[in-house]
Amino acid sequence: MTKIFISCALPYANGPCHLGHIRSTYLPADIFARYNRMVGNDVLMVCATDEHGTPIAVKADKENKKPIEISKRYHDMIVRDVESMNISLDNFTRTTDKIHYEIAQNFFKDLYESGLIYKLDIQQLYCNDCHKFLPDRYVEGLCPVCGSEARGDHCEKCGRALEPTELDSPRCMTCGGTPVIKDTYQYAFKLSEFEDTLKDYINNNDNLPANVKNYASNWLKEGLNDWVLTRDMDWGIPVPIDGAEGKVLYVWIEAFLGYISSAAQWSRATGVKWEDYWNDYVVHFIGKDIIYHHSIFWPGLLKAHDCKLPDMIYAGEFLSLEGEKMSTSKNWVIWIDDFVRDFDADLLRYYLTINAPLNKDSDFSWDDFQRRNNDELADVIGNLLHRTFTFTRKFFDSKVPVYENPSDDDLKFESQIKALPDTVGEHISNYEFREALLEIFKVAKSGNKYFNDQEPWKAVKQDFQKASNCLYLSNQLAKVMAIVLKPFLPSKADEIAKILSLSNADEWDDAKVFLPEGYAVKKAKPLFKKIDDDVIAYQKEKLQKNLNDSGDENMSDIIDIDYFDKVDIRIGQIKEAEKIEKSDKLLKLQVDIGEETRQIVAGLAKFYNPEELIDRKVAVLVNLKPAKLFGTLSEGMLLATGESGALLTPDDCDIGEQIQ
Ligand code: B3M
Ligand code: ZN
Repeated sequence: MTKIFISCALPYANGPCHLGHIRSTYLPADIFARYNRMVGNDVLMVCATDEHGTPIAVKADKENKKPIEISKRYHDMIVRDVESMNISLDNFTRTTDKIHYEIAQNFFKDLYESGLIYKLDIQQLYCNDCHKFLPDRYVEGLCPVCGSEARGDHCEKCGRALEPTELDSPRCMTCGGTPVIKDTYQYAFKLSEFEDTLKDYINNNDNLPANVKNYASNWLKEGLNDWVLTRDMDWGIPVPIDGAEGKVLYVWIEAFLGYISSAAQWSRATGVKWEDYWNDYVVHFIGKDIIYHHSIFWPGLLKAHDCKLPDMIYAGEFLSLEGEKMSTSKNWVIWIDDFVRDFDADLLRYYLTINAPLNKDSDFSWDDFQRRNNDELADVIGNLLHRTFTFTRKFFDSKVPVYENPSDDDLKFESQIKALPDTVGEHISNYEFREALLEIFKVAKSGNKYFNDQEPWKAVKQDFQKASNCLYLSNQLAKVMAIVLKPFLPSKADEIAKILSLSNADEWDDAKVFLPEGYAVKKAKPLFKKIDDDVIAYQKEKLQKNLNDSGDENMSDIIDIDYFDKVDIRIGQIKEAEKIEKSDKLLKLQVDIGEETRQIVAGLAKFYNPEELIDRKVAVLVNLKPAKLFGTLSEGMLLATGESGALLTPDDCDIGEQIQ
């Protein structure tokens, strides 16, 4: 028996999960984990939310919240999404957990004490308006390698990890200003010392997949620089050495350790040592955009600690949506929470697996999803199972019939059924998830053909044994499917297992044991249904509408009452009003809303003189995300008509009253 350590890349806790997350990491990891458990391997599958770093800090700044409030919000959503997709993680934790701080700080300290981390005088970008250094995603600009728009830490286009100072035309993400270069110091890791070891790891390792090897060896050709591991920021894990006050660990070094701390937390709870899994076989499932980090930084850090390197890094390529790149900021995305509200999670698991191999880019389109569901799941797999169960009930008293004097057709089909578990298993072991599922589909398809050719509905009257053999074998295939489909479609597989009252459906080898003649089969409802055209049309329309709404929250034109309940409109009174310099539209207002006074920037300058507004009662949307307009903070919005700018004047209401 092998012990297998499986990790999924840690999602940033700055948004819920969409189809891309599921396709590139969670689903393949889950298929691999479920299969290995079924063949008797001992699996430890871990993940956590990545809660530090600038993505969350930037979002918190925008919402005027604490980073931990943001990360908790999204941690909860991500847990919900991962569970709704039936991802069978053994542990899912957070990088804000205490155990993670301990592990990350000790890891850093060990390397510092062994001289592999050293203090480095360095220049970094600094925003004179915001009075702060601008690490990573606090800054955006142009990639020095390919010239595309890039974030301070990473270019999505060419996949390069970047330093903010390398960017051309950098901009501060908070105020839009141009940062300057300023002296400071950080702590760096002697990554360059590991260049030869890493070259050996990448180039002489036949296990690693081609995309990982190609990317990594290309980067290694350019030579390795040392890697700066700390940042000047408030949000993060404090650097655990004297003289480093105010500095935190760079999110990437501690994010890797999330794999370890999640496993260690699991060990504390179970009393089982996670190290045994790591030392036997480790596989990281990641998205292709983070190959650089996992094939170079992480093995470098592990080597520095004298740890075993990962046996496998499996990188899922990109998923597009209706032929276009997914984008959370443009809302060109399908959120998992929305998907599972309308469809069974297994349908998505099927589609994302069969549509393309993991190491090729893939596309989700609603029409194609409908086609595969209707033509493959419903018409082929579902139809075969349903015909099998209903015929068994109708003509064979709900029992697996007798198999005697098999014809050539029978024998051919029997051998296909018998070969299926091994073929599928071999593909999964080789990380060929699509091929594995295709194999199941192909046998189901030839099962349907066999069923049609045997015409058991006629044969029951004319050649009873022929019908009997046909239903005997079809039930055997149903049993095999209950087992081999389980890593892919766990709920549907369980439903099949229930109809057949299987007690060992979690054991892969049980797929090789045929049901005995006379075995009872329960009454079954159709397992897969066709999806109607209007359902798909509605989804497509929703997607287009979302695109027109901004932000990464999901919206459509029609809102329900719960949604409206979130809108907090109160009566306020304008206390001060002044023009904003350089803007001919905006006024800066101080508005008393009862419990507090809010500063609001409103586009009223063309319609009102500031003086006329003093003491006016107004309706104020008070729980709007704060934003900066012309560098001035605005914490709410006044309700007014668009064209004439006429303010709603609720003179009869009291200040602070809420509109309901
Ligand atoms: N949090 C997510 C990403 O860049 C990042 C992964 C960490 S894995 C150790 O996709
Ligand atoms: Zn700034």
